[in-house]
Amino acid sequence: MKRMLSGIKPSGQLTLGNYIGALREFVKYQNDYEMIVFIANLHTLTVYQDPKELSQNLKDTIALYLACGLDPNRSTIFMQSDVMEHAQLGFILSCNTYMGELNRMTQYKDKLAKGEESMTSGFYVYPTLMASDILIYDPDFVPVGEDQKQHVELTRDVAMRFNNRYGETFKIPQPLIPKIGARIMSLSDPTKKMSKSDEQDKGCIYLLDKPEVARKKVMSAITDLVGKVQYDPINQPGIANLLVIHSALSGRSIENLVKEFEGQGYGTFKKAVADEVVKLLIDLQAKYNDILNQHILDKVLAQGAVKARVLAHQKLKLVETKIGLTID
Ligand code: AQP
Repeated sequence: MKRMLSGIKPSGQLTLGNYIGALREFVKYQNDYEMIVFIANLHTLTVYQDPKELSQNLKDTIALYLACGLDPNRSTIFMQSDVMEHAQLGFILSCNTYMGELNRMTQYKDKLAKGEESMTSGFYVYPTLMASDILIYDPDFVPVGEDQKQHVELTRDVAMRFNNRYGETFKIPQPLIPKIGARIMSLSDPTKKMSKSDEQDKGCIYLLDKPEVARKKVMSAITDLVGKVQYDPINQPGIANLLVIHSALSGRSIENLVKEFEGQGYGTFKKAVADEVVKLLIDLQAKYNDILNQHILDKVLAQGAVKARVLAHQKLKLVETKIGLTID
């Protein structure tokens, strides 16, 4: 069975973008792949996190993983910081990555362009920790949203460089981008990705939003003056985004939806999108509450960490031997 690995950074409440672009795909992949899914808690630290909020976000994230259908008996589910080998390999890989490569990373360039002064050194090097998160498990595939493709490309480059220098050590992973929903956009600015740490709360649907709050957000989503429901991401990015959301949640094709809403106003269309979103949230939140009541989170994480540590430890030892960190 091929192996697949992915993680989500719990830097805030998980969003509909995380669900469509990542979580629901992970759940489907469990049928065909050996899945390794972690909570990337170390990555949240690249910007300041309130400790209490972070801890709550970690708890919500693991509960939502399970509520979405990730199964700890079929997949390895764990907290990144519970497997210390990630950080150790991360440092070794940062010594095999050039600053020029990190300077080209989009997130870094964006912050630099905005003149952000409080950028941490952790933020600068996090792509090498991400490379470690991946390479330490030798996955065949890494499912990611459109925006994360660059990280997997860097990971591949670093792995190839390492293999060339020290001999075959890492498997070269392939990024896997979902066909629909790879980039869900903000409802208040459909030219920007829906992000959990977005300050414009109205543009983002959180998986733990009250269903009626989420409905209001969809109903007030920014659209356009064209007045026609059609898929035109350049000229009608708001409507295109809502079509993608509806299609991802209902399983219906965009073509089919365009036909159904032809000649109807945006209000009717938005209501249909909101119905799909609300249906999802009600179902997910019921499962989330049920999982919290079972008090199983610690056990699930402990079980996942034990499985992950075996693989991570083996790979780290191999790397240390290859680079001469050990004595014969
Ligand atoms: N809007 C999105 N559309 C589709 N996929 C998305 N993902 C995130 N947002 C969207 C996918 O979810 C996985 C986990 O991503 P992440 O949360 O670890 O990192 P991120 O992409 O940086 O998410 P945010 O919400 O934008 O975080 P902040 O605001 O902290 O920077 C990935 O596969 C990602 O593509």
